[in-house]
Amino acid sequence: MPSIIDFRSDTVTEPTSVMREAMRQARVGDDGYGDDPTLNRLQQLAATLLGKEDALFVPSGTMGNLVSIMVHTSPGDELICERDAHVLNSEMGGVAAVAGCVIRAVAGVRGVMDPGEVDRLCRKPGARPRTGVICVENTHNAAGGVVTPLDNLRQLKQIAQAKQVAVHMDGARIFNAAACLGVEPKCVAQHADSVMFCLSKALGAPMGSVIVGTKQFIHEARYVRKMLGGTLRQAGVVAAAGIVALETMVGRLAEDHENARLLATGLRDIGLDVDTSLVDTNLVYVVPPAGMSAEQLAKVCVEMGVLAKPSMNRVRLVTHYQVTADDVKEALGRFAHAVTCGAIRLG
Ligand code: TLP
Repeated sequence: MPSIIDFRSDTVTEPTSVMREAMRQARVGDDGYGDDPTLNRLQQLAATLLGKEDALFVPSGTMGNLVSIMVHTSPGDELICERDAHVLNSEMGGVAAVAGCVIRAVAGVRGVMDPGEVDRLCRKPGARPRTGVICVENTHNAAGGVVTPLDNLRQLKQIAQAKQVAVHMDGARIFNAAACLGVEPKCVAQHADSVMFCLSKALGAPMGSVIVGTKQFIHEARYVRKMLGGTLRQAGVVAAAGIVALETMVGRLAEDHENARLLATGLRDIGLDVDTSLVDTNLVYVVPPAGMSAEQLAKVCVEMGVLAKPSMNRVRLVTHYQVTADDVKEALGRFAHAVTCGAIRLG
């Protein structure tokens, strides 16, 4: 059996040895009392990097989005987001059952919402029902890891300000967006009132996400996190890995993007249906050939030692720090072989 190359997600990575050592040595305290020095340092670092007043560690991206949404809204409010947003497709249970929000979805182009359409849906100040928050996903997962142009973010923020509505950014992969644009993460974050980003995705940390915003926002978020059972105690053990992630893993993301482009163009050249124009960052989506489902294509991949994730009639491959350019070339060789031997039949 050939070695397995795991492209299912950038969440599958293991902590680096530097992270493990930092975790071992972490100074800790009870975060319920705000006493964990390592967690406090991570939160300060996150706030500084994203140009916000304060930050709060949360166990997952889903909880980070939910806490943020709950701070910005009241039950019965509307939330505006793109049609294929993660907050809608994967997190709507919490948004509906816990935050009590109704989602109004905008069909985007490349996952990017048209500001005019958002303006049309966004209710006027004082209106009931009320628009509570506009959520922007950057990079946009289901669209293909696409980066929202800064100008679009600026326009959305202007609309939101005029309507007195908050903008929350699901920035699970905001550092990939910044790396692609060649700007500081705070340039991307500046057009949102709050941002959630994940330490456990492209940055290799074992767990955790961070939300950032004003001091008042974080003050309220701390209570909501507690209500949801998200207050951890000696969280410095994992925060230590998060600090290493922010200090050592952000600068290498361009490598993942290059590998994703290599993978996407290689798959296209083999004859598979890949829209390479969507590959801004580290995600690659393959549309299965006619007569084959995404699950069937993913199964063929498993049989050749390539792990990929079937998702909404497509198969997703994600590059990350544990996949090298040589691994990508090896995977392409296996795909080419699968086509030659008929395991993948092109149309
Ligand atoms: N994304 C995961 C899961 O969908 C499996 C992945 O592998 O891509 N926002 C965005 C844009 C996300 O992609 C994800 C997770 C989340 C939020 C939620 O983060 P977690 O999994 O930490 O709750």
